[in-house]
Amino acid sequence: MKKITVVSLLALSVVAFSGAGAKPAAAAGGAEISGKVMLSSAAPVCEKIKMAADPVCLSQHKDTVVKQDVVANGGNLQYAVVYLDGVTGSYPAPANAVQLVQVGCMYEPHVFAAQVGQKVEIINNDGTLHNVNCQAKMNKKFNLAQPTKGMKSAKVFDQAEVGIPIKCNVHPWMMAWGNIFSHPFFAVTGPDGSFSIKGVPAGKYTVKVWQEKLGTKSQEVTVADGEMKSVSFSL
Ligand SMILES: [Cu+2]
Repeated sequence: MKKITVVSLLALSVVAFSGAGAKPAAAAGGAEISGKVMLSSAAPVCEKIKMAADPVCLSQHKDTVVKQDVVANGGNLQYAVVYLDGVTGSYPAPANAVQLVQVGCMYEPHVFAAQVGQKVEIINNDGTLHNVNCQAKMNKKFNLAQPTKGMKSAKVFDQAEVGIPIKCNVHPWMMAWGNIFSHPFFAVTGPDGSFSIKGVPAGKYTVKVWQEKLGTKSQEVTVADGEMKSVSFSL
């Protein structure tokens, strides 16, 4: 069972990030925009989640579980969404599905991103009822009951939309955020705050970052064919 603790995040390894090293072999001619998202203030004390209302949830955690609205590890911000704005062209949805799993009465991952038309599989991995309440604005809202363990439902979002709140009507602490893009040039930061967007066609872009509590920021970036550019944000 995944425990969401600061200690467990600290144990995760740091992934090397852009700037140095060889050019990527991937994506014919594409540029790579990568970097880090940092927390500019001191990391907040995360609010503890009380799961006593549902013994099935409670029994799955030995350690304290905390809210994930600001997950920072040594100033590195996880679960920030970084994406290119103003991309033109048509990009078909990838065949693979993105998964949103309810496990230990938490959503995993807390923040996901997918392309318009890409399948998003919502899975109940718990032996208790979850009710997935998707409060999209551009896309169709839905309210999906998943009463039993192993249930899987596929959803497809047909509009680009950043910051779609997804809650559970049964467990008020459960919270996830969906992010949908019309192109593949997006990433969600890892535990070390890093992101990488590959295969970017040469051009000038606005790189944006979104975080559920800390808001948005943007930077203008120009990349040439095959170029690797480092971009960092502080929120
Ligand atoms: Cu639930």
